[in-house]
Amino acid sequence: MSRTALITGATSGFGAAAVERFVADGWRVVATGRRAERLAPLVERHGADRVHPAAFDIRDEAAMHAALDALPPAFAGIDLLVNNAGLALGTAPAQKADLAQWRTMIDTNVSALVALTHRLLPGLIERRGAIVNMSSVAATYPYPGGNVYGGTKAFVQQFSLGLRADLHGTGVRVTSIEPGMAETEFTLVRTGGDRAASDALYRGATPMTAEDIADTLLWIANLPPHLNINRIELMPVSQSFAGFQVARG
Ligand code: NDP
Ligand code: 8X3
Repeated sequence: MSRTALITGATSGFGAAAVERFVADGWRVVATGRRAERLAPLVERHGADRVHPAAFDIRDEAAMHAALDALPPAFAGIDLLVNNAGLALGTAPAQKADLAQWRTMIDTNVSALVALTHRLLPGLIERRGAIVNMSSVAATYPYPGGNVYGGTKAFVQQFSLGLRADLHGTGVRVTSIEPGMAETEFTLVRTGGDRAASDALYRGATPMTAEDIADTLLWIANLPPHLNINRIELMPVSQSFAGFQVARG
């Protein structure tokens, strides 16, 4: 029987690639994001019986509930929640950062993610489903300018592990996926639309692709029900670790 995945942030990057992979694998997909014009072609391409578009701002809790209340019966039983929607804004050090940008990251990456998870948990327990939360290497490895973004992703990582503990015995699986550098619209968003800066970051680096992450998501989703990946960290071969910084007086 075909399973249903709800994938947030399906208008771009990891989420958009995941829709393609999951539909090709026989899943039904509820695809969310603000840009309705990017969701409509998914339905045209795959059919209304495979993809249901739900355009809303994930920070708007009422809109989230309304979209879920309006799911057609075939899409209403969510087996897999992919909490992928999220963003980084800015790279300024904390002392120069914009508080509004910090709030947007917390509202999107943390508050919206927990509200959606809270809403879907009863059904996921009923269906012995799964949750995959999009964290980041920024959860574990701090870097200058990562401040609140890294903090939100550390929350996602730890929230995932906490969910595992609470869902003990329910059969619900929970995974925190923690990618490093992948070329999507992520840097375009982070820099406020600076295409040159985004291109410069990825140029010559052979970053991961959205499809790499989508393949990983599908692999996690299709593992046998007795197996849980708690955390998975991925990087391109071109990315690794550097040392601590030392300020000298
Ligand atoms: P993209 O910018 O390409 O995609 C981000 C997605 O999130 C879009 O579909 C966007 O949809 C959605 N989104 C953002 N804000 C909102 C909102 N308020 N309401 C609804 N949807 C929203 O970036 P990625 O695909 O790279 O990012 C996906 C996730 O992966 C993020 O959580 C990011 O932090 C994480 N990540 C990215 C890495 C990378 O290097 N690219 C590495 C590690 C983690 P729309 O704008 O249409 O609303
Ligand atoms: C995105 C990866 O290294 O830009 O989460 O923070 S990084």
